[in-house]
Amino acid sequence: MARIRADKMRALLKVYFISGSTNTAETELANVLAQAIAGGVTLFQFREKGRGACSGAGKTALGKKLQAVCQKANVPFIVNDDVALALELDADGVHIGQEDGSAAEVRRKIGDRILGVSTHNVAEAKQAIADGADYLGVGPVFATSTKADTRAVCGPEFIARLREEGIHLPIVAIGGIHAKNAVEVVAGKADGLSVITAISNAADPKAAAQQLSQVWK
Ligand code: 3NM
Repeated sequence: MARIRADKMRALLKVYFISGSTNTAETELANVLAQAIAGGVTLFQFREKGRGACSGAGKTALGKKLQAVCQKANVPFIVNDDVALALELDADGVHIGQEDGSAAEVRRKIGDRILGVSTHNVAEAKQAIADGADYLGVGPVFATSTKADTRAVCGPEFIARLREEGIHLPIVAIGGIHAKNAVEVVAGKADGLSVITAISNAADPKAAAQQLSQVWK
């Protein structure tokens, strides 16, 4: 296996759904994911975080269930933060934040699997690239109440600024994105839209994913 090419990575980032049992009821999550994929989700991240999140065998079982939904539809399955679980499940990749340890160390552990790193400024972006990231997560581009400890809102134009500073790795924007403001993110030079609640809280997850993928057309 070789590292993913940038053009393939950019295509996968277009509509990137992130979720766990604290965003959608655990019993509903596989169903929501299947609907979201039917609506055009290109990549999925299992992010089991926050109060009441599953751990241990329960987390592994939920991860396996969601991975099976992804595999059926040929959508890559990324695990947030938990390298051991990603290796146990033979996931397609890992996403880490700045507080989740060294990206270089994660790269060594996961081989050629996809590595995403959340970054918030040029220095973090350059370090993530040097450490072997395949894509950068940048946010919050808009206000969000889904994650408590986010940095200040950077706005979608911040991604264009990173480009001007010579950061050419694929970038996915995150934070408060929904169908109505997604067009601003696309105009701001992001390669992809990553969302939690725009899909996990939608009355119709398939339609929500369709609306987000429509923004690229
Ligand atoms: N990371 P929603 S914002 C998981 O800024 C996450 O790095 C962020 O959820 C960052 O789409 C965020 O519901 C939450 O706003 C995104």
